[in-house]
Amino acid sequence: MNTATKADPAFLAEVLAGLSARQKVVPARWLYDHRGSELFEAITALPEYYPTRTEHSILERHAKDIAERVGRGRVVIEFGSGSSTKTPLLLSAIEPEAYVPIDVSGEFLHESLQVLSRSFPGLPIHPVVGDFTKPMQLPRLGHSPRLGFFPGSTIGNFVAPEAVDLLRTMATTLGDAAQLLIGVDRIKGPQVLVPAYDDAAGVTAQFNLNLLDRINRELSGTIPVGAFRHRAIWNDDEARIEMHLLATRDLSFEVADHVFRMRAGETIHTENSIKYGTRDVRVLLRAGGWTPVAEWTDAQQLFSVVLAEANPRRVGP
Ligand code: SAH
Ligand code: AVI
Repeated sequence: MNTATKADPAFLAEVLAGLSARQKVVPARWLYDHRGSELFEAITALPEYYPTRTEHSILERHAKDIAERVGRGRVVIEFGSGSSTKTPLLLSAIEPEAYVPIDVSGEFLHESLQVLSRSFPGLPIHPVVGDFTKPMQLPRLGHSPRLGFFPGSTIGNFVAPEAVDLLRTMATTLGDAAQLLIGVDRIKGPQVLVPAYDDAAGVTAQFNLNLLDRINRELSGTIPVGAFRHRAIWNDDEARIEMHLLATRDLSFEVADHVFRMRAGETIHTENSIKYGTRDVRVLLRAGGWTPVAEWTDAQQLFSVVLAEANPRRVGP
């Protein structure tokens, strides 16, 4: 089989390395092919998945206050914009100079922007298809200071050292006098968290299992998808929901001519979704080179939206 011509080399390398580890793992960003983005969008509408509607209501309720602190005319850079459904709330409030959404799921990004651009006809929009964990050269867009927008608690999909690196990379990408408006999911009981990641309709299960279909399709895999089950586990020590794909029987499969074996009960770890206490978020932001300046939450304190300012860059020794 010749995967070299069509497979994304980073996808192939990370899948082969992850499936070779003792605890099999595939990094969560590979969940987002076009189908994965559609399934995530369906998750956001589920009754059990409180984060999206809660963050939306926080942004709606506090738009004026956020706008006063952010000011008008900034360039908004959105990290992992997906369907950009919360973005209009922000854009209407702060009247930015330009909008730059970044996402790995390119086709989905472009489709989503067709809707957004109709609502903001005069706004320059410059989509960037790429991996926001890597430093990136963004299109030159005037001299206005930038506002990073990182909603959805996507920061929770990165373990602490990666999250700190990501926040530092964002500070570099955003430049001098930047601000960051970031959504963070709060710690709460597993009776709320587990159903949010294991819904009755099975949409999150489809989202997780789609990763195996993607590997089969894009990396010429032979994974018996029907032999896997979705698992969502609350790991209290690490304050995170973990998604796994559980092998229900002993099985073997190939990916790009490499053979992998799994025992019944063994899992592939596909996502962490870390939850933060309000002080934890501030510590994380400070470690990543940002100073938190304001926080908004909902009545039940399920979710937080935090505004932070980039620390001035150090000069000299
Ligand atoms: N911001 C939206 C979508 C969150 S889902 C919301 O709040 O609902 C996470 C999004 O981040 C997906 O659209 C996914 O494709 C994107 N994403 C995940 N990892 C990424 C990475 N490393 N670089 C760029 N985009 C990424
Ligand atoms: C995008 N990210 C913040 C979502 C989350 O809640 O961790 C992805 C998701 N995974 C399962 N459901 C939703």
